[in-house]
Amino acid sequence: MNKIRAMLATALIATSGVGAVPAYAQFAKPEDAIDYRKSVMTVLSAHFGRIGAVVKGVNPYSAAEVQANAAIVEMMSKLPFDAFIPGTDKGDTRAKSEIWTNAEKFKASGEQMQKAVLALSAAAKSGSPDQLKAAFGDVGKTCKGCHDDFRRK
Ligand code: ASC
Repeated sequence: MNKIRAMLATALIATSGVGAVPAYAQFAKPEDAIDYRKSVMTVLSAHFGRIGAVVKGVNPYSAAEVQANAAIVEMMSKLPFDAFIPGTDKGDTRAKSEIWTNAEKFKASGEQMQKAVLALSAAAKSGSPDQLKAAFGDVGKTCKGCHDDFRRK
C-alpha cells in the first residue's frame, strides 16, 4: 500500500511540472523573486507596447508581428504571480502590502488581466485591426486597474 502511494506521488510530481515545487522554493532569496517579476513585467510591457505602436498607427499593421508579440504577452502574463512571495513588498519594489493583505482581490485582478490577454491573442489571430484595437484597450485597462490598486507610485 505504501509503495503504491509512493508510486502515485512520484507520478503526480512527474506529471505536474514546476507546480509540484512550491513557488517560494524556486527563489533562493526574496530579491530574486523581485528581480524575476520585474523582469517579466519589463518584457511584458515591451511586447504589449509594440502592439500599442501598431494600434496607435505609429507602426504599420503586420498580422505576423502582432501575433508574435501577443504570444509573448500571453506567456509573460502567466509568470509574475508566483513571484509575489510574502514579505517582498520590502526592497527594490513598488509592490504594495495590499497584494498580501487583499490577496483575493489581487488574484482576481491578475486573472482578469490573463483573460483579457487571451482575448488579445485571439484578436491578433483574427487578422482584424479593429478587434486588435479593442482587445488592446481592454488589456490596458486591466494593467492600469491592478497598478492603481497594488503598485506604489
Ligand atoms: C504598458 C505598461 C503598463 C500598461 C498601462 C496600461 O505598456 O507598461 O503598465 O501598458 O500603462 O494602462
